[in-house]
Amino acid sequence: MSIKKSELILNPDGSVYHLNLKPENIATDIIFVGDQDRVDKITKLFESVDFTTQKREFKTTTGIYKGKRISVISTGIGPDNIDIVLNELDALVNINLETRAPKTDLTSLNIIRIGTSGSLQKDIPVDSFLLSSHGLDLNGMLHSYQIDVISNSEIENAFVKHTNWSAKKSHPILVENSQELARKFTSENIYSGITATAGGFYGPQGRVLRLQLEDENLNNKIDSFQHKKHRITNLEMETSAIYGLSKLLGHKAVSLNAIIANRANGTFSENPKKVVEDLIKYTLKKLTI
Ligand code: R1P
Repeated sequence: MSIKKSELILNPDGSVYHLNLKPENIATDIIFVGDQDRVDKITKLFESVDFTTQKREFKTTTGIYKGKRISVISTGIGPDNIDIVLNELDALVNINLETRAPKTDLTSLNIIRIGTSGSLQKDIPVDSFLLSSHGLDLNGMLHSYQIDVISNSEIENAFVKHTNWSAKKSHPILVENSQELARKFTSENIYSGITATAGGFYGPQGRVLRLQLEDENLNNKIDSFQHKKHRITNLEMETSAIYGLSKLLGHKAVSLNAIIANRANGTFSENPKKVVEDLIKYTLKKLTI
């Protein structure tokens, strides 16, 4: 089967449409960041760089750190961008771009997100690190795919009941991380919990400037949700999309969060740059052990 030109769009040089990448430009270990300026903050620590490109918010640099080839890609903000990044990365390794035919011998990528996030729990302070055990998809992007195999309906239904989730909004989906990859990044210094992934920064995360919210108590209900040993620890805009599409496409993913705000007590980090830099160093160390 050959995928049509309108479905798998390639640039004149053969690179994938948005990311501007060819298969040889990426490593199998890939770090995702949101902010394109954060790419250089990571790759300046590399011994060497063999490739860099940027189109729109998608900046990619590939190089060597402690003998390991690693790519760093900025995804920009939000789950809609993750749909582009994950599908185009998967095409680079799992579709023959010349024949446009899906390969039978599939490659699994290791994807590690280094993001910033707001804690929802008083006991998870600003300037701490958090590894997302799951992504709770509140934005609906994953509903475009066949997700039954990756969703956890017991806990999703408990969440819907606890929050009295509006039937007009997309049904929340809970997706687990890659436990194999997560083991590499766990330590006693890092918190763990469910990361809720919203489809926007203001209303979808309960922030009020001038617009009334559909449910002004939603954040409190998210904070107080408890199911067996699970609770929701933080809120951001990419993790569930990364976990969901990675699982569906056969890649391993883990999301690491620098906690720069605490929504429960209204505090914000005095030095957010430092906690991000510390998380970058932590991630590179764990990735190369
Ligand atoms: C919002 O300011 C952005 O910051 C967080 C959110 O998920 C959203 O993308 O992540 P990044 O620091 O990775 O961009």
